Amino acid sequence: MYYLPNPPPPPSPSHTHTHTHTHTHTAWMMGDPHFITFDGHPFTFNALGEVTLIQSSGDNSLALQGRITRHGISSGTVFTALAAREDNSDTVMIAADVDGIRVYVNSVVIDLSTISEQVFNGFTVLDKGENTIGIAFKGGAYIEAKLEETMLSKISVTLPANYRDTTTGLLGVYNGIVVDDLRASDNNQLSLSASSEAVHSQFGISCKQATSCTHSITVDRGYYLS
Ligand SMILES: [Ca+2]
Repeated sequence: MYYLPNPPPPPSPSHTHTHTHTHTHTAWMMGDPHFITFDGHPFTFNALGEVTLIQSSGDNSLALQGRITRHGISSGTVFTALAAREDNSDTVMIAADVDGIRVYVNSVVIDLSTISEQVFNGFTVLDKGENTIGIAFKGGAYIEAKLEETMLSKISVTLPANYRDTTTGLLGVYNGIVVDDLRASDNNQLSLSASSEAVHSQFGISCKQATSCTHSITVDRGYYLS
């Protein structure tokens, strides 16, 4: 099993320049994988397959999905890909390939070797160095992922206030109220004190693709939202 020994650092302020810190919330995914929702609830969810991390239904219809795979020969599971799209933007995917972190836009890998900031339809891709990629969406959402070994070991998602009351998915219902964060896709509300088994079977599994979620990322290397 893979654990990060320390709590995550605060989000980088460099990409929240249009919103003050007090008006943004950050969710985290780390290690095998541990989650912290936008409103601050920590939980662990181990599963294999593709999951809905955010489905936002507001003015900015952000969709963020993740792929969880087994890590080596251990029983732990880790994130190896993320895919996101907002409104009618291009689709971006960050993937942990065998030879490093890769970014695909509309299923085509982009060259990060010479330009550290590249603008696409609806977002900017930022090569932050040290195997870390940032995606800054027009609507104000910011996603950052760091590659360690062959996994996306540390992922953060920062949303400004205009996403409040619009999100569901594994990263919770972002509204400043922690108690409603474990809301399954069938609207069943799980208690924050629920057992890890209940979190898995009644909340986490409901966010797996191909069961109850409307989008999926499924095409070989060129995953996309459809
Ligand atoms: Ca909440």
